[in-house]
Amino acid sequence: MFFLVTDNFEEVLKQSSLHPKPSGLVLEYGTSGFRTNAKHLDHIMFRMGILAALRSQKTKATIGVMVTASHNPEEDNGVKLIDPMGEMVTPAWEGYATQLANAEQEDLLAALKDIIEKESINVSLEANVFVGKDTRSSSARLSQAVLDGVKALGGHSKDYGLVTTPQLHYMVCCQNTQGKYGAATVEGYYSKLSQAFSQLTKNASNRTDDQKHLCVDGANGIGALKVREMEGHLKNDLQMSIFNDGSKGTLNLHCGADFVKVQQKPPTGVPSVGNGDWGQPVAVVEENGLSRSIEINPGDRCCSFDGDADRIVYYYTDSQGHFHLLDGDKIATLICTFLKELLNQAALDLKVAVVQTAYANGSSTRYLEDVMKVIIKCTKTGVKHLHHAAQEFDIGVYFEANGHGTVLFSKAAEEKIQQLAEDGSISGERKKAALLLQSTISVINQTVGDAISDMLLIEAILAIKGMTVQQWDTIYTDLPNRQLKVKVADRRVIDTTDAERRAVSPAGLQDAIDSLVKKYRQARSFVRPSGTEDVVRVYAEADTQEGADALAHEVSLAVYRLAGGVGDEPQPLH
Ligand code: G16
Repeated sequence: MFFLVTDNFEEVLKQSSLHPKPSGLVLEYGTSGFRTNAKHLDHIMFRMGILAALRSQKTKATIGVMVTASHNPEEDNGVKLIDPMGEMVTPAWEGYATQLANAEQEDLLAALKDIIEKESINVSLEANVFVGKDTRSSSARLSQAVLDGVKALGGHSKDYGLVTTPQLHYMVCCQNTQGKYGAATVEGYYSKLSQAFSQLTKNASNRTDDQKHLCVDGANGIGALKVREMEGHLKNDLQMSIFNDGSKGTLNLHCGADFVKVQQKPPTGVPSVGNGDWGQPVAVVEENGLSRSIEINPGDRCCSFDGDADRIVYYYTDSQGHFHLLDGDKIATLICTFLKELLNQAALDLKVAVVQTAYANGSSTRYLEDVMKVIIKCTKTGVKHLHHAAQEFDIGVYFEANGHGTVLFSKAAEEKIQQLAEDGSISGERKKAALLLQSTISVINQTVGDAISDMLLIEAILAIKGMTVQQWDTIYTDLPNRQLKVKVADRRVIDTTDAERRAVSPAGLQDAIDSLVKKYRQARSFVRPSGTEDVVRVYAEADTQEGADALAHEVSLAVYRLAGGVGDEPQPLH
């Protein structure tokens, strides 16, 4: 049974004609929402505004809609839907999103009624939607289309304007927990995280200014604006030099977390030894109208955010000019080590697990299993999958190798830590560990991977442990690896199983991969269709970089030949 409010539907149809769907265009809610060239997205945004309003009526809670294409190039855009606790929308609603997005104008009402009926939605209930956007030039117009969609259904919206994706996730969670998670304002986010950071770094009072310094590559995106806004709250606890702040460069172009991870080299725009700016490790940055010189030395810590600041990777260059990447796997290992040490000191028996994907470096998985003795789970790509898997444990550390991740604490685990931190009968090392765990929970954005929150946690851990980035890097040695993209006519011909580690179609592809892998030592390779770009992704690792490069190339050729490659054949890497 559903309640039809005729006026609203008339309004929906009227407004929808102002956001027409290009006839025949078919898009799918992918790894993280819809994503394609911004010029195809106006109708999608309007319809996602409607869908978010319906989801709000269904859940009787506030829903979030973030307009962003994250790591994709500037000309793309996209939309991510956020559920009440700040998590990704459920698979069933992803299906509705695809259904609604692809309905031709004349079928829109029927598609809406179908969703309302299937979900028994009372459309006379209030609907509340939070909307945010990244810095892309198309984002203002597209977020207006979302707001129009919410309004057409008679819903209320709050436009947060320019925010990072994880900030919007945080706002939605704060709103729906009546402030228990924090205040649903950007200011509230900064003060919660910076206070927790200050509590943590109090335990590392001997830090020098050099140790407090961090170079941040903002990918010329929203993360740069927001981390700069936060700087004041961090006082003297962290000194950041922010590069690629959007004042001149292009979003994600030769910079940002995705570029650094995939290309395995430093971003442009951050002058550092080894990135081609040899002999010029001194950067001049403009801050508040003043020029400041920053010297970047071998061993200095740098990090890169992606375009909507939900991913982070770290790196440094050594005295020989060699680049060293510390990706999501190294981040997960650092956090896991820290948490396990604190749990030991606090004498708390809580189960810690690490959730990874097929992209996790084989060395990281081996280290976590054999040395750290933690439970490892492997899921399909997409933080939505990792997040759900991590919820099964007392403490679930989840990170994709690309730097997308966070830590989840079960309610029971949080309560145990809280009780211990407030227990007047304990003291010394045990008390200190309980307090550190308490502040660790506060500095983490548990709703989704968050570059700013992850950065603060990593900086705090390094400070508390008195660890340099080089020491962190030597926890284990990555197996050389390579990621490539192959263009095919229709990437949906590739189907995978076993958490994307094996291809079940097209016929013969997995056999070809298996025989190629046998030619190399310590080798592994898999292929999967991307859910954010129109490409097939290829991953290979082996005992040498030459081996990983050659294997990735040979597997790319197999994909090209067996899965309908378009354009020129993949060429060997030089
Ligand atoms: C999104 C997802 C990530 C995923 C990435 C790449 O990241 O949130 O979980 O790893 O896409 O996905 P694919 O390989 O399917 O293209 P982001 O930061 O772009 O939103």
